[in-house]
Amino acid sequence: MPLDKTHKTICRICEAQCGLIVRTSNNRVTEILPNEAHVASKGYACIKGLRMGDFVHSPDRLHTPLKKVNGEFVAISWEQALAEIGDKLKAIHARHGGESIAAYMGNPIGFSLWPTMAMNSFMQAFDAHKLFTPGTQDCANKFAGGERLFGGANEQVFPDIDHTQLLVVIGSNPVISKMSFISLPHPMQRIEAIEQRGGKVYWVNPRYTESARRAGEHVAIRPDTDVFFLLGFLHEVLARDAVAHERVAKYMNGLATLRELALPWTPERVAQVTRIPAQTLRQMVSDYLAADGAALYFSTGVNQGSFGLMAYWLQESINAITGNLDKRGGVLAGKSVFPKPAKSTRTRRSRIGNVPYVNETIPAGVMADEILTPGDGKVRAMFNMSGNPLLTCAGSNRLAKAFADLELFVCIDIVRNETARYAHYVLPGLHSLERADVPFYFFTFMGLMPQRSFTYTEPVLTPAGESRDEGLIFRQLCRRAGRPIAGSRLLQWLSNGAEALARIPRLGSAASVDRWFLSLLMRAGKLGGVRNMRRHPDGVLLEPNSPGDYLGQRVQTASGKVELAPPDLVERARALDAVFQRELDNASALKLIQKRERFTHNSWAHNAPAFIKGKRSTNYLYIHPEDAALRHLEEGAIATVTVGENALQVPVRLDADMMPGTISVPHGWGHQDADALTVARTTGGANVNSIMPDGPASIEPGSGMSHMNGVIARVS
Ligand SMILES: Nc1nc2c(c(=O)[nH]1)N[C@H]1C(S)=C(S)[C@@H](COP(=O)(O)OP(=O)(O)OC[C@H]3O[C@@H](n4cnc5c(=O)[nH]c(N)nc54)[C@H](O)[C@@H]3O)O[C@H]1N2
Ligand SMILES: Nc1nc2c(c(=O)[nH]1)N[C@H]1C(S)=C(S)[C@@H](COP(=O)(O)OP(=O)(O)OC[C@H]3O[C@@H](n4cnc5c(=O)[nH]c(N)nc54)[C@H](O)[C@@H]3O)O[C@H]1N2
Ligand code: SF4
Ligand SMILES: [Mo]
Repeated sequence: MPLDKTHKTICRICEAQCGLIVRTSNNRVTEILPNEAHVASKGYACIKGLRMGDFVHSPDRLHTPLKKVNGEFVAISWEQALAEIGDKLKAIHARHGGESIAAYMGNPIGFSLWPTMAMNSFMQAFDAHKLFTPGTQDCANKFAGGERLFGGANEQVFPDIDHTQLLVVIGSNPVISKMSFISLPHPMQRIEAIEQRGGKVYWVNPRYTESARRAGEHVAIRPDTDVFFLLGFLHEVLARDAVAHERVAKYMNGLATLRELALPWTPERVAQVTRIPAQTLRQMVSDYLAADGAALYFSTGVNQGSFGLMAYWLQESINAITGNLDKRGGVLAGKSVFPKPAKSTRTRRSRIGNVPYVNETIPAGVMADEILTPGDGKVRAMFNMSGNPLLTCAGSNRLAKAFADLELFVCIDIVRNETARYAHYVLPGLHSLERADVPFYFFTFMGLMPQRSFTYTEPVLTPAGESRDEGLIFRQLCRRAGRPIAGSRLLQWLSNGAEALARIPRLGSAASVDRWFLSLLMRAGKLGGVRNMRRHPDGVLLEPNSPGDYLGQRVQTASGKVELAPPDLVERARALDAVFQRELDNASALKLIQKRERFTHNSWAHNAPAFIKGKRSTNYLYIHPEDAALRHLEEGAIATVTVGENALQVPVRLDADMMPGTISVPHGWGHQDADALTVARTTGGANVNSIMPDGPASIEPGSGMSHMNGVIARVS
């Protein structure tokens, strides 16, 4: 008799966290539907959430631990894997200390609270601090900016999208990506609603996007010049003295410095590099100032440029001084379940390049150097959890060399991906549908939800084969290596006890320890324990994030005021003349930007047939027909794209939606050598990160962001 069941859960693929209904039969997904009753997503979900079954049941799923023996991966027992890894770790730690141990925590698992906490505790156990994440490929400039302006990396603001009368979206394409640093399902519907209620939307983007087609007005910008666009915007706001003076005097520091810095950047001057006509910029400013509630918002299109932190500072300064911060329809600083920690996270600097850590992580742009450079603190052991840095971090060729140089490289994932080719051990972790979970925004990102909601989910499936919860893996590794978890004997003792209890039939199960832990946390957050939350499979609505309680009350800076003139950024702003000149000099160069696609998700969604059908089976070089003609390139021709010394080859797609002078090659491709990804390895295309620059000189000072957008490239 097949065992048919219906479960309610949430998707943990992107920040939208849509409610899903999952039907299973004999522990296999048979159908996934959007959950109409979910309090936040109300029946919205996208293809990736609805086709999750393709990944959880992939024929390539790992079922046992693997060990590389004479270049081949062979199955071994958990007992052997933990014993051997534990011993090696112990030896490396004894000889070289915590600085020789590093980790990379990938994006997919970042949406689950428990494994991320477990990995952090594991690092603490070894007094190890080199935690790499996709943050510096994604959003670390916002963390760095939050710390400077508002007093904490997790102090973040988001547009009050359901009330705003004017939204300027810079470098984001919600139809495809569903946005970031504003966590809400179906963002495009809410953006269309702005127009429907008489408001206005602008898209500042070098590409005429799927989103711009649906609503609003497109303003084309030359890639990586947003900092000048924002300076011009600020100049114009100040020239009109459109400042909420009373508010600024009471709640902000540094307006005079901003005024001085913005003075030279007239709309006419910045237009020379942004290519946004001065009158267009002036019109945008007029619309912004006329609206009762307006917001400037940007995302990865700007984050991944070379001035993401500067741009964040300018953007949020404009939102703040015009009175739109903490205002209905402007930008809001929301609340999490727990108050956000205010402590500075800029306490460490990297061994190589002396770059600061951001939000307690070390920039991925120095990962290869940290591994390859000899000396005290050379990274010798690395743990990669649910990440594919070889394809997703800049400088793939150097990273491949670095990974091959490690004494111990352990990958924990649901499949053996490209990065794992260099691993000594590969351990099977859980798919999100296999874990009890609360969303990652529990601590911080709930502050980025227009409508705060909370959903706890039970596991939908029992784990494939011998797959094991990452929290358990890290606790067991600590035990084998003789280091108490999080450096605390009490915690280790409690965790041993909980594990012993969980083994008692009827009392516990494999997932009990994390469930107990989540229950405690939810109780501390006044949400009630697991038993209570099980009664709300459609989620619960919490008090919405509203304006009026931030300025003068929750700003975490030492002064309690918003700091509009952070010294390091002011200094960089004074040096922008040289950057401006460089932009003029490079006016005819091609600039390479990134592009997300509906059917791919970073590097992992290429391993299911439905996602890579027909023309979708490769990435392309997207290029404007005029730029292509100049280089005698036709549709379908194979182009060579070169950045610095590195080159790749991809087929050409003529695309009049690209701004002339701009080209794009989507990331996450280049799976040909992935011997354990049976579908992805049949795809074509190339890994764009093999031509992206890495090393200390290529990352943004202060934010550690890798430069992936607006990189100067050649095409032949
Ligand atoms: N050039 C360029 N590079 C980029 C970007 C870009 O725009 N351009 N974008 C950057 C961004 S924003 C990000 S976030 C990073 C992402 O970079 P990464 O996090 O390094 O890579 P992903 O491709 O997201 O996935 C990593 C692994 O997660 C595993 N995984 C998927 N689902 C699950 C699950 O349910 N459980 C477990 N345990 N593992 C799972 C997959 O099998 C895959 O091997 O890429 C960055 N890289
Ligand atoms: N289908 C799909 N959805 C995803 C992902 C995916 O890989 N696939 N990834 C998820 C992840 S990890 C993240 S972080 C989010 C990211 O979500 P978003 O940050 O919204 O990312 P994109 O939709 O790629 O939008 C970036 C836009 O920036 C534009 N752009 C490029 N360079 C510049 C520039 O110099 N200036 C300006 N103004 N614009 C520029 C690009 O043309 C593009 O339209 O998406 C998430 N959702
Ligand atoms: S929008 Fe994001 S959270 Fe919603 S179903 Fe798609 S991938 Fe999942
Ligand atoms: Mo991301």
